[in-house]
Amino acid sequence: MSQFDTLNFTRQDYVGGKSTLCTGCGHDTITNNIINAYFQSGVNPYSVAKLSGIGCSSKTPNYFLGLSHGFNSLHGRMAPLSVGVSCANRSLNLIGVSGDGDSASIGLGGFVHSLRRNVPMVYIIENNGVYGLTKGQFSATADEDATLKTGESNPFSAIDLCALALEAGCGFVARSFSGDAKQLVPLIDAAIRHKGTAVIDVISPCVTFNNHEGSTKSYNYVKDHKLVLQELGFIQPQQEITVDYEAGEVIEVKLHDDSILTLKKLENDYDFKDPLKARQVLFESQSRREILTGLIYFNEQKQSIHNHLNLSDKPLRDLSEAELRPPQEALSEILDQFS
Ligand SMILES: Cc1ncc(C[n+]2csc(CCOP(=O)(O)OP(=O)(O)O)c2C)c(N)n1
Ligand code: SF4
Ligand SMILES: [Mg+2]
Repeated sequence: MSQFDTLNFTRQDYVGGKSTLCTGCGHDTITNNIINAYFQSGVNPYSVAKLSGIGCSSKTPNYFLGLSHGFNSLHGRMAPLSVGVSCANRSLNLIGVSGDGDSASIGLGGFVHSLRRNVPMVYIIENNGVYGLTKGQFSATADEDATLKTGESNPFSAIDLCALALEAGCGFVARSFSGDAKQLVPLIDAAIRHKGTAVIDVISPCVTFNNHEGSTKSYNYVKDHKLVLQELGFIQPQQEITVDYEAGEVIEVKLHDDSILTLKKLENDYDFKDPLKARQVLFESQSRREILTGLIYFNEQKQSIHNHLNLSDKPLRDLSEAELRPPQEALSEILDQFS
């Protein structure tokens, strides 16, 4: 049976458990886009394995593809896990969901090495510039001089995960915004069919830090008026932020805390097969403080880890003992080298 035989699955078969994230979190919007992309692409959900680390983002595989396999690992360890899973069973369709903390801070080494190895997988980073789960400290993708709600300013320069992916030799590099379904769903569709690592860095606002002055349900108000029974917090429900803009257009997206994201969509005639151009446009957008979105780089010639290791078409975990045992001639050849 092909991994893309639909077998009449319905959209409901691609849905997972109920989200426990804050209402309006960009990660939930990405979850919806993942559900739609996998449903539209007709991937057999039983052929999919969902991998993640630790973080609000890493919780999200629980909210989509409820029929699929899943492994929620350790903080920053999704990428190395993917190498093992992919080699043990190459017939699985892998999707990894990670956070900017998970991939750009603690998991940076694993991220780069899985890209070097070109593990066939969809690698989504839900990038909010903070460690959401541990209450909003800056991550390594936070822009220099960005401030926290507390007013604290980030003195360090940001890691651009797309630029880093290009540097590590990744053959599919894209960036998007959680609320841009029109762009993100086709990017995920293409990533599913890519035969190596497909990185999609998705800017995904964390709404928990939107609790403005004057609200009677903000953290500050609650803190000043609370009687402590146990540690509780209230997170103001927020509307999802979605966008609809054309190729080549630059738009400003106002977030819940009134900060502005500047998005620029790549032109339709942009040549995503040119690695030098990819570096140039990333660098230029960085210097203009714009977030460049679209398919930044694509290289279909790149060999995956399976080719480099010359793995059998049959998944390693399905090989019998007899198939795994080297034949007598191979053993004799090795022994001859020592005689
Ligand atoms: C080894 C280890 N160090 C630290 C932590 C604490 N921790 C849990 S999640 C997290 C950061 C998550 O940030 P990110 O990956 O950006 O995900 P988000 O919650 O923002 O989606 C940290 C530091 C941990 N679980 N394990
Ligand atoms: S803390 Fe931030 S990242 Fe985590 S669920 Fe809430 S809004 Fe999303
Ligand atoms: Mg984060």
